[in-house]
Amino acid sequence: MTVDSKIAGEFCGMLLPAKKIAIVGHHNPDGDCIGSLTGMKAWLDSLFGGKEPVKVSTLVPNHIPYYLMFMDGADSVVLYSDNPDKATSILEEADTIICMDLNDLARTEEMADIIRKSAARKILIDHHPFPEKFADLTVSETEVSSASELAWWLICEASLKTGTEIPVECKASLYTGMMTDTNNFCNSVFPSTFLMASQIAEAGIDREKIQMEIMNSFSEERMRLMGLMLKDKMTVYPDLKAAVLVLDQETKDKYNYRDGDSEGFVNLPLKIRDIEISALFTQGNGYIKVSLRSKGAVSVNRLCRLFFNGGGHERAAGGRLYDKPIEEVADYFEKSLRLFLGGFSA
Ligand SMILES: [Mn+2]
Repeated sequence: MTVDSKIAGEFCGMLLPAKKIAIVGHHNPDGDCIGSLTGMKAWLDSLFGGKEPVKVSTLVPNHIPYYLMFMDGADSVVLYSDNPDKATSILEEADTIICMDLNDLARTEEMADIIRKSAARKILIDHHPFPEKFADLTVSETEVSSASELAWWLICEASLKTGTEIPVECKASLYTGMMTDTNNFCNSVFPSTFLMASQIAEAGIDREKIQMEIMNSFSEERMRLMGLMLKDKMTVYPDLKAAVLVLDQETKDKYNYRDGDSEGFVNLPLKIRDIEISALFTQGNGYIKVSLRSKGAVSVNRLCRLFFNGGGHERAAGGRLYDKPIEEVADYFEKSLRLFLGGFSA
């Protein structure tokens, strides 16, 4: 994939008059979110370097998982949950707002209203289907691995136009974002993804370090929790080709759960030969978090929209349940999936 030169031109045109830029990511930020935010900031700092100072801020609604904090710029991302006043004033003062890795402004939680009301120029860079139309410029592409990869192709084109050098911090961040969103080159990988990886590898980033930080940095408790989930907390429905993992609060407490500890767990049941749909239900914060994955033809995006108050990609989606006790979610999943596979549609 490539980003159209005209779109890159529009992107540059919107940035050039900017004095205060806010880059915003989604609730429960993942590697792609933090990678695309910090990568874009590093590039913008290079774009504006040496000229009149342009303030570039990065914001997300809530906590960043500890294993992403190694990324350059991750520690200066403003968390709305910890600093609502600061986040609000950054957004209100911004003349340009760039949203990344989200197709629905609601995914910025409390920041959505502020962004909606703002008179700032708005840009959306995203790879989910059906992007909400709120931005002046929408760079949206679904045939791409990640927001980070899309940002890479946009930044390459924009760098040519503006004569900007792409800093190594930008490359490392975007590489990390792409790597995490593809589950280390397993899902949603396109030919362009390898091209990006190759171009960035040539730039001399420390791939081994990134690999180590992302793939091999489990805490002992997280590793043991993963074992327990597979042994005691997984239900398999062979006739539905589905499996469910349920992570309740009691288990979280027992294993000293930290945000992000269950990252990737939802992919584990898909390692079973005939399992094509996998679900992870996580209790906490007044609702049950739903993660769905598919390795076959079933659209978990539609399944999620219909039964789990959410959506996402065809093979990876998320939602929330507000009124179900944790003990009942596996049954609810089974019933919903039966209806769905039977042709139910709302
Ligand atoms: Mn993403």
